[in-house]
Amino acid sequence: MDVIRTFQQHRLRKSQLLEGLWDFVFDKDDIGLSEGWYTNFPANHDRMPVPACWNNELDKFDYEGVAWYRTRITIEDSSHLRLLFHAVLGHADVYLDGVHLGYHYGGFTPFDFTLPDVTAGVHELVVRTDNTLTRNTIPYHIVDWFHYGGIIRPVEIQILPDISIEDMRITYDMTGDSSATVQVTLQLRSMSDTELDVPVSLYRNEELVHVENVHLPAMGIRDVNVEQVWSGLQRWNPDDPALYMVRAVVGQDDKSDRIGFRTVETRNKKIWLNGKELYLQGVNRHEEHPEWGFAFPNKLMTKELDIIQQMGCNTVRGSHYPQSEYWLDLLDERGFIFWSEIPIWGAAFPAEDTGDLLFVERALTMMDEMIERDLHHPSILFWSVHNEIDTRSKQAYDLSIQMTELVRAKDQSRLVSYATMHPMTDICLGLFDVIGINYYDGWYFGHVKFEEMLDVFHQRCKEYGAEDTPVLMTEFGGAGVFGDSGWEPRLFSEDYQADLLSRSLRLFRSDSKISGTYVWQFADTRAQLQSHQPHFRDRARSFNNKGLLNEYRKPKLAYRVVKGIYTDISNPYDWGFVLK
Ligand code: ADA
Repeated sequence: MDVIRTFQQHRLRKSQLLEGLWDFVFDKDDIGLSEGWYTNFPANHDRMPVPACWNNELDKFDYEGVAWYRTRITIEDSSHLRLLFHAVLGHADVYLDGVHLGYHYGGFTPFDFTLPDVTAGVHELVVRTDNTLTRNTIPYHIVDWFHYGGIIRPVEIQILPDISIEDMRITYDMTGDSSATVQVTLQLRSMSDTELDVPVSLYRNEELVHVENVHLPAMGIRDVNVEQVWSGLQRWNPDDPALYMVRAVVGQDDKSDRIGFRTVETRNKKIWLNGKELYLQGVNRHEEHPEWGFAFPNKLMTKELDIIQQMGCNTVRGSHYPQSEYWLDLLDERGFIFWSEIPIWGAAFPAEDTGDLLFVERALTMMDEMIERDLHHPSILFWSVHNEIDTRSKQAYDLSIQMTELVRAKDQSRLVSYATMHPMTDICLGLFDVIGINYYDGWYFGHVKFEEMLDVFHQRCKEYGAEDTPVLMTEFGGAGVFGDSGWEPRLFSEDYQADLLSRSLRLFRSDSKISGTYVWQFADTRAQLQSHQPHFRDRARSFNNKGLLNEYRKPKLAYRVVKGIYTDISNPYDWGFVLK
């Protein structure tokens, strides 16, 4: 059973993961709603693991559309419940005992329902999901990864006492090297029909740092704000990532979360972490695997991070959607820098679709939900708002303004970024703290001679007031089919891919105007090829083969070569052990 976090979030609050086989049925003709499947679930149903993507099961490889899930929950005593979905792909409608609890659109961020006084006994939980992609979904209906369907992350049921912690928000301002003003805001909720006093305690690690009594009106909500000066702090640094656990205990409820103290800023085209210049060596990582799809197992995350760390990386770009909280916890613990983004993948869509009102609303909501979920992770330095949209257009400019305003209003402690595929014609260069360039010289555009593009790009940065903005190469690379090697540097061979990456990396690393590189990509990923659609026909095996590893995490030649460059060792085959 996979846990959500690497640490215990609740000691007092009872919680259970609703894992296992749920009843499951496809609704190919979308008749479930009119036939009331939320009360009359079809008798001839299948079963489906939760969490999982249905496309990884036999005969369900390609299905896109509506699917229904059902499970039963038995409650011992009448209780207040919180039903928490950590991620459901696309549209999700949730019903309890036939009553519609609500709707969520998204895919990689959580949503929840608080249900007062649920009676003891058996309850039926039904979820209608729909992963259909259209012109105003995020991602767009043409996208270069297989978008899967299903309840991809755990469903959790928590039992809440009369007064519970709805939210805990921790922010800080560094006031010196080892001191900070820390603000903790607790949002408390009462489900009692009488007013109550409740004791509130705050702990830093295991040390009690604050106590007070709080009065809550019947069925009311109330914020508690605590501000303190903390000293003797160790900063969160890549080579020594100090973390602090903050725990709130409110009557019979509690919640813990973890923070790290650091500063980040940009100056003279560089990124400074805790006042030290940062050079980023990274990879793009999809959280995807042919066996699990997006329902990525925790165990594999640890190994994946070991591989990434051994190759000399200090950063990962979470392409192209909010990744698991467990993964972010691992990054926090290992001192990794993370680039986090929402799944706006724009290479295929026309500018006018960027202006679609529903699309914009969904983009803003996703961004908001990602920041809400992940605000406390010190590893996240970049909130990236879109990837490869048509940033030559007014619509993309307007969207960028709205997105950057939202991010800056919510979080001043990180940098707002994006990835452009139009570095020579982009009109949004001046809007961001950091610019990412995705460019495929040597693959989509002839030979490896990024210099021509970079010259024009740097000139344009001056025109757009972005001459001091740090630049990262957020994507570059080419496909190499695992096992295909030879004496000629054929396209799609491991040799060609390795050579291309080696040349590109050496060039970027000698350019003082570039602050880091993210190779496209860590591992091969299933691509969105469908027999009835014309897109991505160059993706051999129906995979995006630009991984340093294949989809089963076996290294290609390019992995050794990039490791050699990132670790600056002459023998990248040195695996750190000797066979005896
Ligand atoms: C784009 C995109 C990636 C991937 C890559 C490629 O830059 O952001 O998701 O599709 O190109 O392989 O072409």
